[in-house]
Amino acid sequence: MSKPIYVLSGPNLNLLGVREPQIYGKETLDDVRKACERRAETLGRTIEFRQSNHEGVLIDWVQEARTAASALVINPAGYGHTSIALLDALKTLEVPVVECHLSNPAARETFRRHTYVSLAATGVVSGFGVASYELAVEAAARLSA
Ligand code: CA2
Repeated sequence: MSKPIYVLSGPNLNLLGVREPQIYGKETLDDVRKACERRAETLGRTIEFRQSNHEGVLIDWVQEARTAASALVINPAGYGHTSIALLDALKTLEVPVVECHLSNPAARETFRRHTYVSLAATGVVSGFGVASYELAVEAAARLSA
């Protein structure tokens, strides 16, 4: 049995479906979790799905994933654009890292065009709403055992 794929979400994503539906859609983070669980199940895999508004908590979970996860999917949200500490933690992982975003940050404000997290990512999935997470889980499953 493979280790779970960790699926981590960063700050404010707990508000998904509650605020700014025109940008991030109407589905809630619980809907995202269910979609990821369904996709993982079809691939014979399990996920560990978590969200935090706190940089240090996300870093603790990334460190936990070093031994507990087969791969990591992360939507770092705003921390992707700011956090060298999160990048440093991700660089310690030996398992595949898939960065994902609901929107396409490259098509938005210029400050969203750079993410530190991308420097540690095996690949990035952006712009497909909830499907970004599902595709990221699929990519993580294909890249890991
Ligand atoms: O598109 C994405 O998934 C982002 O990671 C979302 C981040 C943003 O800073 C990135 O540039 C792109 C923002 C997450 C905020 O989530 C909210 C959800 C609902 C209502 C308000 C904010």
